[in-house]
Amino acid sequence: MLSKKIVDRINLQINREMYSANLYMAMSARQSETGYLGIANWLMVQYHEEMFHAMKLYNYLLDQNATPKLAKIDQPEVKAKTVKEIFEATLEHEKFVTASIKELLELALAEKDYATENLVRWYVDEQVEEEKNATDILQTIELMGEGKQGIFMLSVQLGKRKPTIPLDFTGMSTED
Ligand code: OFO
Repeated sequence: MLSKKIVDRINLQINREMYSANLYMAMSARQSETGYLGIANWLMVQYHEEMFHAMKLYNYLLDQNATPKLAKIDQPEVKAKTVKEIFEATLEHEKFVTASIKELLELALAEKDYATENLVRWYVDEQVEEEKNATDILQTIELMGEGKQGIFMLSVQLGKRKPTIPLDFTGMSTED
C-alpha cells in the first residue's frame, strides 16, 4: 500500500507530465503555423510521449489500489519565437522535469517504498534521453546555422520521428 505522501506526489507528477504534453502540443501548433511541419511532427510525437509518461503513473496508482487525482493543468506558456528558442525552452523544461523526478525518487527512498522506487528509476533513465534529444537538436542547429535552409533541413529530419510508445499505453486491453 502506498503512503498518502507518495500518492500525492505521484499525482503531482501526473499533472506535470500532462502539462509537458500540452506545452509540446502548443509548440507544435506554432510550428505548423510557420510551415515547419517536420518540427511540428517532432513536437507532437513528444506530446504522445508525455501522455505515456502520465498514463504509466496513472496505471501504477490504479495497480496499487490508489486514486489518480487529476488537477487543473496550467496553460502552457510558449514564449519562444525562433526554432532555436523552442529547443532551448524544451531543454530547460526537461531539466525541470528531471529535478521533479529526482525529488520523487528521493521521497520513495526515504519511505523505503521499493515498488515506487523501481517505477521512478524508469523515469530517471527516460529523463537522460529527454535531455539528450533536446541537446542533440540544439547541437544540430549550432552546426547548420539558423538560416532558412538549415532550419528547413532540420525540419525534414525531425519529420521522420515516430512515436516509440506501446500502442496499448492507455492500459486498456486491446483484446475483445
Ligand atoms: Fe515526461 O519527460 Fe519530458 O517532460
